[in-house]
Amino acid sequence: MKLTALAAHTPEAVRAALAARGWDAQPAWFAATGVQSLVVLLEDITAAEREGLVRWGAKAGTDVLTGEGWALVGAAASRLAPLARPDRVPPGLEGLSGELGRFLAAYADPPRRWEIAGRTVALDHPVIIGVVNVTPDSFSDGGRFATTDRAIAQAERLVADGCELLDVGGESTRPGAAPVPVEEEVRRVAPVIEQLAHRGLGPVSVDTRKAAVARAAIAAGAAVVNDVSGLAFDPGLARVAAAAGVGVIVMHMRGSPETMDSLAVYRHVAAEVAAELRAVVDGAEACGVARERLVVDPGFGFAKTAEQNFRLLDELATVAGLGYPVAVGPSRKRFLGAATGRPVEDRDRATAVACALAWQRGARLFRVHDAALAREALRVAAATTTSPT
Ligand code: PMM
Repeated sequence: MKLTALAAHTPEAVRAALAARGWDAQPAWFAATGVQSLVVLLEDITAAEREGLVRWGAKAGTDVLTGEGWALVGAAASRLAPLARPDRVPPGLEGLSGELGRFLAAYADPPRRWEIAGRTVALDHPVIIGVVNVTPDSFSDGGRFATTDRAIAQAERLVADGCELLDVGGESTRPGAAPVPVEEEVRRVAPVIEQLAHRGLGPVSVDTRKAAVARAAIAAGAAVVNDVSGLAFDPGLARVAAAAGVGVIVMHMRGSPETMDSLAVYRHVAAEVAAELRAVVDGAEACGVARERLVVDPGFGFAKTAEQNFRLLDELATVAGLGYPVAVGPSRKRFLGAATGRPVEDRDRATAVACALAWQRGARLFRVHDAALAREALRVAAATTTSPT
């Protein structure tokens, strides 16, 4: 007898083993994703559902760990599938089917496209978002691109280095940063966005928390709104984005840049960030933003300690499990300095590594200041990933 322990973190290992034994590509891929082991945390369940799950687990030979109001179910995807089917679910567990079904559908077929104004962004490869900060006080490149000409030159460099989206921001969101009045923010971003659109550089995203700034930016040619407040700062932003049909990146944070550091308290950071992002996308869809226009971002560095940022990076698949494309913005942030001891101007290598790790855990969009290094790291990471047939 010969035993080989296959790599359990990817269905690719089982697919390859089956393909090597003559299976066709498609059935091999379906079988591989079916035997892939998943763990789901079910919360707000009734005592009867909890007992039903324990009984089902014993019969199905799966692991169920429970406490009051919750259950952790660890099972192969194919074993979980009957729970998500109204015609197969055991009596008493019908209430779990909808959510499980949505999760399993997204797991089997993750989003491959992102719809933004006027075009579709393919997510079968790493999509790099280049940062064009037009702020005098951004923590990493503050003031350097504070004029339109400089911003355009930086944008040209970013596009040459492989960026597919340019994120123009006029308000610094570093911890403790002072708010910028609407008129001033518009004055900073609108001319840059207009110029970028005029020169065919882009598509362009506007990094703002404010509906009025988003409206002006969209009028100037922005195809995406990137809101670090997760639509919490300005209740009008979601409707502006919905009416314009732009793409929307919703980032997780708590509080505001002034208060966020004191709100970095989590019992399980990845699960809580995912749950809070779920509430944000539900709210966005209720305001009319189409699901296929939404991207979620865990918000590295926003209301998180260094340790929490690293836990979140490692458990990023939990955020990807929401079923929306995932963007990340670890670029030059403090937690990377905490691990490397490098100052902010020397964190692009660490950023590139963080991006590669994030790709492996399901992120597809990467917001960076230096695209050349990130692109190289992401090319290596992406070369290890096969897309499902
Ligand atoms: N980080 C910053 C600003 N905007 N947007 C998204 N979606 N994700 C981020 O992580 C993010 C962001 C802060 O960094 P900067 O001051 O260098 O722009």
